Amino acid sequence: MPKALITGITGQDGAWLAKFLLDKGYEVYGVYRRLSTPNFWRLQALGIMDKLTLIQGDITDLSSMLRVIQQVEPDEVYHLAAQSHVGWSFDTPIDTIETTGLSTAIILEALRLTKGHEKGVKFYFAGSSEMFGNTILNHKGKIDESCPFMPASPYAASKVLGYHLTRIYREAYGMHAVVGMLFNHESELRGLEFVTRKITNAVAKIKLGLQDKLHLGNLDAKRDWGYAPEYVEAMWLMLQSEKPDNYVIATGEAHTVREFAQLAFDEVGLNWEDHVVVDKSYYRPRDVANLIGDYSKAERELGWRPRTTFKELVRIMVRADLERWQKWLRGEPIPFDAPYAEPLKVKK
Ligand code: NAP
Ligand code: F7E
Repeated sequence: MPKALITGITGQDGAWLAKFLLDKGYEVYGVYRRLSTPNFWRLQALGIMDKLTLIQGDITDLSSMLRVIQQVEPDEVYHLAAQSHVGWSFDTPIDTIETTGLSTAIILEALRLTKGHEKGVKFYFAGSSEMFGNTILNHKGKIDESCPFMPASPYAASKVLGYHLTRIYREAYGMHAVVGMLFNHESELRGLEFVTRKITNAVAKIKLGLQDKLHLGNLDAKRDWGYAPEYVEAMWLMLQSEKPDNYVIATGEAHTVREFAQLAFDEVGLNWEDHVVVDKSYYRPRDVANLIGDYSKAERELGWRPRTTFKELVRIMVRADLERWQKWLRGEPIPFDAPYAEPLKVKK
């Protein structure tokens, strides 16, 4: 049985990836940090808590990561843990650089010191479309692996650091290390502080009379939104490839935040304009206007392509949130993320 080690296993992608690898027959180990309130709701929602091994560790502490790697002796390492909120990274740039950038150096170095590169351990780094920022588009008007990085936030800059460190360990030590440059991917397990889930959660509550208004920031931003379970499959495919390389994973289609909101309200027969309020406090000091990816290389070399359409994605998320709140109203137990909390409001 191959062994996979996942950092960020309690996050959206970590949970989906753990399920995907368990279904493939892997032994799955996940690093989690101590929190005053444990955050295992996604692993519980997927029914996989008792199928994996959770190990407490600190991704910004080399000694801690050395201990974890020596204990697990993984065949594949997926480094997903990050402070992943772009807006929040403007308020916590140092923490974001440590958690999202420096941690990558620590894990790569822990792998090198334990001779991971000689043993053929494979390493996946969770890069992001945010690394490209407001970049120069390719001839198709999209972003591919050849477009220059122009990071527009501390988060994006940290991911560029992780990207180059991964490349350097590949070139310098022959490590089988890859970077997935994934565009936005969402699901019913998305955190409430990201715009898609913030919208679908509010739509469900508004439909059920539990909320009236939804405060949003920049409605004009365009994002290329895919379905997360398909994106974790791409991570695995990248590590199965003979030659380690970097890949853009996207749907090739972009929509505005406004379109997402409109479609989500349409799904429950409501008019979005009756409920959405533009709130400047959700604007970022700098935002990326348009992120649309060209996944041709992944399709050609990995055989990967997106399957869920934008409309289907919105429907999956709205229906899941409606079901959760209906259960809650009936007093039934639900594996739920902070059900009573309003989405994070960043005060400037
Ligand atoms: P997520 O839901 O925010 O999960 C982040 C994970 O990182 C959580 O498990 C979290 O643990 C962990 N983490 C955060 N700070 C940590 C710290 N200081 N020490 C240890 N663990 C920490 O993110 P996601 O959507 O699953 O994304 C997974 C990765 O892909 C991230 O690196 C993200 O930046 C990147 N990415 C995501 C997307 C996307 O659209 N989803 C696109 C491109 C790239 P806790 O549960 O303890 O907070
Ligand atoms: O914002 C706008 C906001 O926070 C999307 C992360 O997974 O994908 C994600 O980053 C857009 C932005 O995701 C609100 O200004 C409007 O233009 O959902 P988001 P993101 O910043 O694209 C990338 C690829 C990652 O790598 C990240 O880890 O929506 N927006 N109103 C809002 N955004 C939020 N969060 N909340 C609002 O109220």
